[in-house]
Amino acid sequence: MGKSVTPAGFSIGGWCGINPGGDPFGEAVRNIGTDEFLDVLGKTAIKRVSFHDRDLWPDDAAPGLVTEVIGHTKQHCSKAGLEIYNFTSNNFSNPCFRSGAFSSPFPQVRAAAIVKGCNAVDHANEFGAKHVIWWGGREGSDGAYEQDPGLGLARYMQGLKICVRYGVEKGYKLIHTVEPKVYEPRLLALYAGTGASAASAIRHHFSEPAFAGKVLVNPEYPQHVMMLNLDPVFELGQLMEEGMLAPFIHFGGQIAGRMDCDLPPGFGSNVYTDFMIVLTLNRRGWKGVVEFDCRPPRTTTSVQGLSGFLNAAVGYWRMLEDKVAAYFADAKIAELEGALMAAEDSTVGGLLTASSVTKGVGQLRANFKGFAAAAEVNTDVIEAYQRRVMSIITGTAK
Ligand code: 3MF
Ligand code: MG
Repeated sequence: MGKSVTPAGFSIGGWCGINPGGDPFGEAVRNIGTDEFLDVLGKTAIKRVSFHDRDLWPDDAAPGLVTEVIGHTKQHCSKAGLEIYNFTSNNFSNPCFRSGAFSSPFPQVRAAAIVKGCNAVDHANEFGAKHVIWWGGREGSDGAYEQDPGLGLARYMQGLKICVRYGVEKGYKLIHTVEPKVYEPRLLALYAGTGASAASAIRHHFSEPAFAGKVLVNPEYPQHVMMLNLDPVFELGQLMEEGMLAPFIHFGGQIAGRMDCDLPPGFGSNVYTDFMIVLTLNRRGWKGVVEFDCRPPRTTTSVQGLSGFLNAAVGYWRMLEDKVAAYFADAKIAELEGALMAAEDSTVGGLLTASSVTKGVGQLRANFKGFAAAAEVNTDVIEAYQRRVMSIITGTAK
């Protein structure tokens, strides 16, 4: 025990604030420009903002225009008290990426993705951003399995590696993060589609010491996992245990089993799961940033509505932090955690560090009292734990 909550810092994707709220079947419902959004944002507790290249200038913009927009954006952010946190190459909207980007079967498309990606690495550095996000939304297939999937993944990682190496050679202090998502916009966007598969691909393709700690995973919870009814909490645990979690996560609201909803935090979501995300981060002393990647629902159209959405997003995370603080301070939880997570494990804990596993297993066999005896253990503590957590979340703990 004795654990405490580190209040998270907040960021938001600039693309969320200016999102016009259209969907495949409905027209835009909002018209809020970048400067207007930054002014609203500056008045909230969210002090960081991130951009795609294409949020700020067209893909074919002349270098002069790009320089001008970078200057203007930096100035406007600093006036509004905002830091530019992440920068990212949009390698999914341009029609040239309809067959994929880094992983496209066509070399001229892979080249386009690499040029765009390396430009974004330069611009991230110019903006003074901390991380370059790589969301491989088009790195997959629409159903044809048109290339060998291992080759597709290798091509994806090759393109990414060229961009990462480019930044390293330039001497930029940037961390690169892969943002996994199980599918959409490509129907089978499954190259590195979960946090676990992204982590595994990074470990395999970036195994050289020069890349150590430079390529991590930024998950989006709960949206990118709950859209396929996967579990964010176990994925998060693995990423933290394996040192693969980026210094930030994306966060929003999601109705499980639907396509990426990007609803306001909490909307449609499971509060128990959201609580467990905040608990898991704080239990391990995470000191990262929560970057909202979500937007007001389509029915919210005003600047005031946008402002309300931003404040409520912060409020939801802070509410969860308060619940986690109550959890850490709860004597009943301390007792239950003692039964479930006690560090001491003299029975099997030392087996892998001993000189001979065979000798240790021999000892276990000698002391083994049979499966019926093992079944005697009191596992009711698990339900008691869940009940206690629920009572803390609902504010009914006595
Ligand atoms: C898609 C996303 C993306 C990424 C963004 C960052 C448009 O579901 O989450 O947002 O977060 O591209 O690179
Ligand atoms: Mg995201």
